[in-house]
Amino acid sequence: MKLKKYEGNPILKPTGKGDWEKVAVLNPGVWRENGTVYMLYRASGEIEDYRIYFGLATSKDGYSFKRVSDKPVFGPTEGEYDGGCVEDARIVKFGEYFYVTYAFRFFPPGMFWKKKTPRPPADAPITVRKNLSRSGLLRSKDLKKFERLGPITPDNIDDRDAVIFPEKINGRYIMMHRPAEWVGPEYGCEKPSIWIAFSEDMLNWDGNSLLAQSVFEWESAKIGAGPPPIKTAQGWLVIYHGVDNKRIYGTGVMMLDLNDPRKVIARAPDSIMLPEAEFETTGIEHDVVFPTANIIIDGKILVYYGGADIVCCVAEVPLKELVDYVLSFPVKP
Ligand code: M1P
Repeated sequence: MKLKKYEGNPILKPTGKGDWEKVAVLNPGVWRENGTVYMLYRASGEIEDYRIYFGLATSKDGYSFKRVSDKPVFGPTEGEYDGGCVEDARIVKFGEYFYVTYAFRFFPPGMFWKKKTPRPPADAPITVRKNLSRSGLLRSKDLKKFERLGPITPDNIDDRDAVIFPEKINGRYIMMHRPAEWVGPEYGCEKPSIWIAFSEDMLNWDGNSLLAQSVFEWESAKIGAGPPPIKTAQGWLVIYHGVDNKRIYGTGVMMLDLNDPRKVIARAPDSIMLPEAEFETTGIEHDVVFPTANIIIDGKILVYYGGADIVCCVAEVPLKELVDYVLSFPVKP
């Protein structure tokens, strides 16, 4: 089973002008409410320094998007923990607030790697010294103005693809994330994997356990969570990305137990989407489809993804078809 890619892809392209979204718009967080679809997309104006921002676009049908502003709605806060770049928003909503998880780095990645930034002192955290990714949390009422609530992963590991479940379970918030260094016999996995953690306040996370690791050939190098899970009668539907040993990014699907999401109850062995079109195979990074959001419209799940780190795209399938498909691959307890 494969997701059906929208024939009008890409649905958002870089502007080719200006200073913050000239060269890339990708990996969007998406939310649908009161007939409007909001897309918070990652954007960059150049790849020399590679500062990365968020822009906002809206749509009525989920396919045709218009930019809300010619300015970013959020960007790096210089000198702060997220001073270099902000990447890959995932959106959930509790009460009147949107909560956005995102990856960040202390320095703009291009500048750091080209040694254009001051070298951090030897006693700085390793995430600063090596400019590794961490994950942070934002809060917003309108996806136009944001409050930075703080980092949600520690300062001694590379940890991104942080995705919060859209509901509390047994009174606690739940998050998937991808701590890249938690690999080896003591962690029970050989490649960077998806972990699950719990929280009372969305800022302090504990109770970490390994949720899923690379199993199949198409995801043999690493895996990471994609969009926020979708609650179905049969379980939490989780779409994720996997990378193979040739660095080709594919999309996978699994189902988690409704009441205990630490348990994977089904997982499809094959990818449900791979890079094919030129805007997926050729870009800032090659051979990338990177899912970061999903919404349901008229019984269909629309999966939003970045193509080759340069454009935003969408693919879809009837939700029931995807649920039946993944449930046909039960995982033994
Ligand atoms: O270049 C493809 C993707 O690579 C990274 O993803 P991950 O570490 O999860 O494999 C991220 O930089 C992501 O933003 C990017 O799209």
